[in-house]
Amino acid sequence: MHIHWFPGHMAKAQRMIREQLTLIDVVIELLDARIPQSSANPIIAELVGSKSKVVALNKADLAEPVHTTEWVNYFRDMGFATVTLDAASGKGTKELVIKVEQEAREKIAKLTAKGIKGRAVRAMILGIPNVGKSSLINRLLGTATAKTGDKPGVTRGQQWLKVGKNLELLDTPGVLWPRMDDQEVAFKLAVTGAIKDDIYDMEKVILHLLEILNHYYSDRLCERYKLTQKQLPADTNELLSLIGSKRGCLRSGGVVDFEKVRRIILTDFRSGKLGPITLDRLKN
Ligand SMILES: Nc1nc2c(ncn2[C@@H]2O[C@H](COP(=O)(O)OP(=O)(O)O)[C@@H](O)[C@H]2O)c(=O)[nH]1
Ligand SMILES: [Mg+2]
Repeated sequence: MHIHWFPGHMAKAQRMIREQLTLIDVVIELLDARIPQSSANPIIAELVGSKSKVVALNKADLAEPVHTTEWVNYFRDMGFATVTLDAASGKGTKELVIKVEQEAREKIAKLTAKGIKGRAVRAMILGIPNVGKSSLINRLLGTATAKTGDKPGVTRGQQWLKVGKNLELLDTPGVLWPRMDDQEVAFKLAVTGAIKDDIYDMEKVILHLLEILNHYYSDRLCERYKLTQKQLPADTNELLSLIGSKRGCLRSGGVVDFEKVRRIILTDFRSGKLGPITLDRLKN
């Protein structure tokens, strides 16, 4: 699902999330482990308020483990229960469920003290487009019993999905809009696929990606595109051209098909063929 976010859409999304949150004990904030900062929407702090939150760094399979560990520590230091996830394979979902249940323990104990016994923990997933919300729901459902059906308090045909014995998950995740206030953030959102391919300048995005790869991951560039360190030009346009000829992306007359090379590099990056890469870093 791709949405162009206008103020009206944002206001509506925010209203819906606020409404849903009234039913929720614990919020699962899904972030992209490659860009934990850029994939966050600052509004979430206000939306979540005093509710419990678990931070889940998804697509951890595509991020560099040492940086992911730094980010996990960062969020834990801020006081948030934090897990890493690969929602595509399901890795980490068990730990997530445990953390969510832990975060709700106090609230459930209070309910029990009031005589409301055996109430399941209610959670919902929040995150920007393409961060893996649907994948996570599907993965959690893999271990789940059937949908629990409409229950009082759930609006507009939404359902609680029963995950394990003690957890109920709202079947519709909250879709947050991506940040759009900063060029560097926009680049990271574009290159990771969080914003639609046709609303950014692909040419600029790929050149900037190459700049970063050339700086931090030149070994991966060499390995993937069969280059030697010596061959790597500092100029990104030259690098693009070199990769193009190495890859045989040539038009008649031996002219490099830049459109095609850009596609290849973007696909290689997004699918992890350039190895795990973290773009938001706490330390260099
Ligand atoms: N490699 C990898 N891909 C993932 C992961 N989670 C989701 N994806 C992929 O990311 C894309 C967007 O996922 P989706 O669940 O539709 O995101 P949503 O828009 O937040 O619901 C899909 O192609 C998923 O297969 C993950 O942990 N690792
Ligand atoms: Mg989805």
